[in-house]
Amino acid sequence: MSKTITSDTLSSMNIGPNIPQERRILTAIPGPKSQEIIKRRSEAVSASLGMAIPIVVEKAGGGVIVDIDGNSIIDMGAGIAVVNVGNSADRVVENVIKQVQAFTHTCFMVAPYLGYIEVCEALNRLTPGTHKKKSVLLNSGAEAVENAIKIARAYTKRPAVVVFEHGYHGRTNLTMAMTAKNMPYKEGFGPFASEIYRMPMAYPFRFTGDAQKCAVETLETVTHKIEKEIGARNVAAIVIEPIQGEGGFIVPPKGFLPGLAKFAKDNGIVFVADEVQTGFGRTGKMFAIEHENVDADLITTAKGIAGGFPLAAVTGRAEMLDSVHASGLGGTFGGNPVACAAALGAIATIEEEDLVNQANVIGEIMVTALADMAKKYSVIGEIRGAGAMQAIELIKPGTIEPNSEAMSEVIKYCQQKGVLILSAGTYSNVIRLLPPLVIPVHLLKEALEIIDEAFATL
Ligand code: PLZ
Repeated sequence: MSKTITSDTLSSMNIGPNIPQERRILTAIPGPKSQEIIKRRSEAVSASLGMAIPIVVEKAGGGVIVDIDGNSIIDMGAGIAVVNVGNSADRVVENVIKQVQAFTHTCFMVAPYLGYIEVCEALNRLTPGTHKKKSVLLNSGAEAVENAIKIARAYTKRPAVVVFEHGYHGRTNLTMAMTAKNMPYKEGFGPFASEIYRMPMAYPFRFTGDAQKCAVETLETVTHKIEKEIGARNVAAIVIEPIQGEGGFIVPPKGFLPGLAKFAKDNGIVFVADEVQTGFGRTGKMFAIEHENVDADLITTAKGIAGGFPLAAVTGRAEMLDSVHASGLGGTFGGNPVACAAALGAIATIEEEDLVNQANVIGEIMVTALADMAKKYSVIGEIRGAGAMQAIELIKPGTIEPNSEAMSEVIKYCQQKGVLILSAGTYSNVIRLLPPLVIPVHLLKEALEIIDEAFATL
């Protein structure tokens, strides 16, 4: 049974630091203190880094981020789908403190420790599929994807990797090659890794015809291209995000993912689900491939795994994980003991507080409000997503032409009113909503009202 999180239940759930769960705007955004520090940022930090909201954080928890000017901002981004359990969640903090006092690093490849093994056990248990699974821990989503490719190539002894339009897999050299969007991720950073082949994505909103036709025809095109242009027997892995994140929360129509997985299986190709953004309850299932009962051979995870600590993993078929030669995988920090302690706290929070169900509660509230907005505002082309991962694609009214100006205006309006929302999309025209799964319902509703107001003032 799901327990809806209100401001009262939030405190009784022992989740997060005791911060008033309210939206409070005391200054312009950014306020004077934040402005001072942001000046220092410009002097000290590479100008190449983005900044979604120009504030300086003092504390965060539940559904809010509090800045050094005292503004309390509703967090509809969760640090890009990372703090699913909220900031400084109690179990995460307790575990981390204990671990930090015991030891901070030995390197798992030098002298192993229990936390790493327990995180792997949890991942092997929580990921879908009854087959025997094993895991390896890394530091970031990109590193997890890189390792999934290493495993798939070692296992199949094949070179080619299939990825998709609008896909995002990271910023390292191999994952840049796998990522679709040039600006800002790839521009000027080549040459890129070879043997990466990009296929059309089933993107119903930008397909002429219904969703089923989109699934069937796109699948046909993809399998035809793989057979004719690469040769299925040369393909080590097909890598796909079950719902594309950075690409604009593109939900493939029913049948597309199972069809791809079947094609992979029939051709001895490793099917990799990149669940870095969709994992750990975000979409209303522990992992997004569960929506269509797809068994992935390998699953990459990061972001939501450890309540904000840098940790990532590849989990999958034991025979694949074990096909790599001894010492073939690893890294100095991968599966750091503090990050593992945090992960065990985050996973316990998700399970014990039933946050997977809460993602559905959040999703229903968002979809109801967003559907209402879609009726009122002609710049809204589509509302889509799953669970607590919902997006609004903005268009020029009467067309499907992307409207990135409207997106920027809505985001800016919300910021000034104390609501943090994030952008996405190949065409930079998608607003994505990814609140912490512990956001109190009254704050969620308030954020949606502000978003509605933002559209009204366009
Ligand atoms: N795979 C599906 O969403 C990270 C990127 C933010 P890292 N997405 C947020 C930015 O602009 O850098 C992501 C993802 C999927 C892989 C990654 C990469 O994860 O932990 O950022 O390396």
